Amino acid sequence: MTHPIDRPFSFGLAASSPLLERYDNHLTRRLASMAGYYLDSEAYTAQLAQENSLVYEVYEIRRPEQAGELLSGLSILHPGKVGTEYFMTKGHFHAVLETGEIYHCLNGRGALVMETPEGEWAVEALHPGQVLYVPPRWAHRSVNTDPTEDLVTFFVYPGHAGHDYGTIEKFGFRKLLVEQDGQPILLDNPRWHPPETRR
Ligand code: S6P
Ligand code: ZN
Repeated sequence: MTHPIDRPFSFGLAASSPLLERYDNHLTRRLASMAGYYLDSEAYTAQLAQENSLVYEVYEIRRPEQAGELLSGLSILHPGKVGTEYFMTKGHFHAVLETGEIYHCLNGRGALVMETPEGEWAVEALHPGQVLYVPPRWAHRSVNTDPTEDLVTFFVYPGHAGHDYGTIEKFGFRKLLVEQDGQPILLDNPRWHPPETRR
């Protein structure tokens, strides 16, 4: 007999609540889980002492993590900053590097910061209705540049992709998004080193 999970299914998607009609897992990332990610470590420590803010949430539709499957869900990145650096996701390479991802922005304003293992970089704007294709091999991080709105994106990626956080956790992305005179600008990340000089 066919298991119900192997039957086609559909679900509603909306930028406002209820965001996903159905989901299997709700993941939350608070400031405390992001030690070392923001450039201004003093601002990070001071802000964390005030409040362990909710930075982002992910609602996942679970499927077997294997080739042929597609994993999808909703990412909600709240507005905020640490120092002048906008709230962002940790960011990752896929463990199986040759796997891409699609992001569809439903609400808010921001960007996806991306880079390859060789150090090539790209920053693409996210706004409602925008679909962004992340090719295989490109690490990706969402950044919310709106002062008040959640950045809401629906994502889809291959079931066997997996996640590799280590490189980004250690060196960050090549480019940072910070606020200057009320506007987002790109900065070179001083913690970043060319891959060939890393150890
Ligand atoms: C997974 C996909 C998203 C992120 C989510 C949180 O491949 O890219 O579901 O997991 O946006 O970001 P991060 O970097 O903490 O996994
Ligand atoms: Zn991903």
